[in-house]
Amino acid sequence: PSETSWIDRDDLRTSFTLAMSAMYKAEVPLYGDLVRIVGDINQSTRGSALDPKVLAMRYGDVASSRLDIERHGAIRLGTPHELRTVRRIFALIGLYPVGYYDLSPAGLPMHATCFRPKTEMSLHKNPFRVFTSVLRPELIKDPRARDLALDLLSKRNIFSDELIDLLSLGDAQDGRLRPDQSRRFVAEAMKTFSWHGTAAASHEDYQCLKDEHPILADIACFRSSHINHLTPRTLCITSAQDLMKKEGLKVKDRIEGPPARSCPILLRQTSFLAIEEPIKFLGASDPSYEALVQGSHRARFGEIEERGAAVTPAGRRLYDELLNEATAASPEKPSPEEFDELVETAFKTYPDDWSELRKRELIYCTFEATSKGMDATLPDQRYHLDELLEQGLLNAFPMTYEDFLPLSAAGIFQSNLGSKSPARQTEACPDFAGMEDVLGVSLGDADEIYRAAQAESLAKCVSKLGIEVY
Ligand code: OOG
Ligand code: NI
Repeated sequence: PSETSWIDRDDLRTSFTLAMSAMYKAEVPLYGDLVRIVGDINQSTRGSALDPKVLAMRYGDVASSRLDIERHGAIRLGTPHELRTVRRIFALIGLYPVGYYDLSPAGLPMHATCFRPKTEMSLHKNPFRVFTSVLRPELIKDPRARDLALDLLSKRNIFSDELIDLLSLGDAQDGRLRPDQSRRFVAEAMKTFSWHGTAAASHEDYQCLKDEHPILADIACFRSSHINHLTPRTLCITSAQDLMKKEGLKVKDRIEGPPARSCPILLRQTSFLAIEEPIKFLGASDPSYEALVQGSHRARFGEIEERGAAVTPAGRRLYDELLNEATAASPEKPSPEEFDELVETAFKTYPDDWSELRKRELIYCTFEATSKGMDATLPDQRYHLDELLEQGLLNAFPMTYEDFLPLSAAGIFQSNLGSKSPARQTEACPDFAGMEDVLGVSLGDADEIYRAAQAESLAKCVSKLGIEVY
C-alpha cells in the first residue's frame, strides 16, 4: 500500500497479533511448542475424512485461515488510566470491550472484560481477543498492601510517549493509521506488553504484595503490563493435552469447561503451569540499579483452548446449573478424575445433538440457503424455520463462542498463582457501572451480538428465497 493510504483495521490487527506472537515466542519458548502441537493436531483434524458440512457444524469457520492465526491473550492492568489507554490501543486494531467478568467470587480483587472484534466479517478475518482484567483496590483487604500497590502503580508509566502520540494521531485521523504510523504503532504497543527482567519494586515490597495475594505482585511490581499468556485454538483439546503430556510439559490437572461432547459448546481450556522467571529487584534501602537483588517471579503460562458453539442465555443457564450440580455432588477435595466424572454425569441432560440444541434454542446459529432451496419454486406462504431446515432448503450452522467463561478463568488463575495462593471464595460484588465508567464507553453485550448476527443471517436467506419465515 502507498504511504498515503490508510491501513485496514483488520489487517492492522493481524500485524499486531503476529508481532505479539513473535514476541511471546521469544520470551516464553514453551509457547512455541504449544503452537506447534496445536498446529499439528489441527492439521490432522482438518485433513480428516470428515464431511465438510460436519466439519463446519462442529468447528465453525475454520476451513479458512482464521484458525491459523486465532489467539487470545490476557493482560492484568493496575489503574483506570491504564485501562482507558489500553482501550484506545485496542480500538485502533478493531477490538472493543464485550462482556463483564466479575472475578471477586474467586477471591481476586479484580474485574475484567474481553476486547474482541464484533462483526462476523472481522471475526472471520482474525478473531484475536484479549481478556483484560483490572485491579479493584477497594477489594484489597490489608490497608498496607493496598497503599503499597497504589503507590507503585502511581509511579509507573507503561506507555511510551511515542505510543501516546500515535494514539492521538489515530483519534485525529478517524481511528485510522497510515502504513509508517502503523509500523511504529505496533512496535511501540509491544513495549507495553513485553516482559521486563528488572522489577520496579524491591523484593520486600514484592513479597508484601505476594503475601496478600500473588496477583497483586504480578500487577503492581513491573514496568510493563506483560502479556500473561497467548492461547492458540485447538480443534481437539483432548489430543492436544495428551501430546503436551507426552512431550513432558507440566500440564494443569484438568480441562476447564464443559466435558467432551459430540456437539462442543462454549469453551474448554487447559494450560501448562506458570514458569519461574529470573527477576532483578530494586535494593530496599538503595532503590538504585547499583543494588539489584536477584529473585524470581512466576506468573506466565501457556494455555490452549477448544471453542464450541455459542449458547443462548437459556443454554448458558443450563450449563451453569449442571456445573453447579457437579460441584454440589463433589467431595471437598475431588481428584481431577473424580470431578471430571461428576461433570460428565451431570451433563448427560445437556442435549448433544445440533438439531435439538437449535430447536430448543440453546445455541445460536447462522443460516445458509442450500442449492435445493435456491432451485425450489416455493408457494407464497409463511414457513416455519424447522420445516425449511427439515426439507433441506436451509442449513443451520452453530456460531462459534467468541467469549470467555469467568469460572474457567478463575480456575486458570488459581492454577497458575502457585500452591500458596488462597483458594478462598468470597461474596460476589460486581461493579459493572464502575468498569464502564473507567472505560468511558459502554460494554458490548455478547448475547446481543450473537442474536443480531443470527437474525441478520436468517433475514438474508429469507430474502434470497423470497419467502416469509416464522
Ligand atoms: C486471565 C485468565 C482468564 C481465560 O482464558 O479464561 C483467561 C489471566 O490469567 O490473567 O485468560
Ligand atoms: Ni486465557
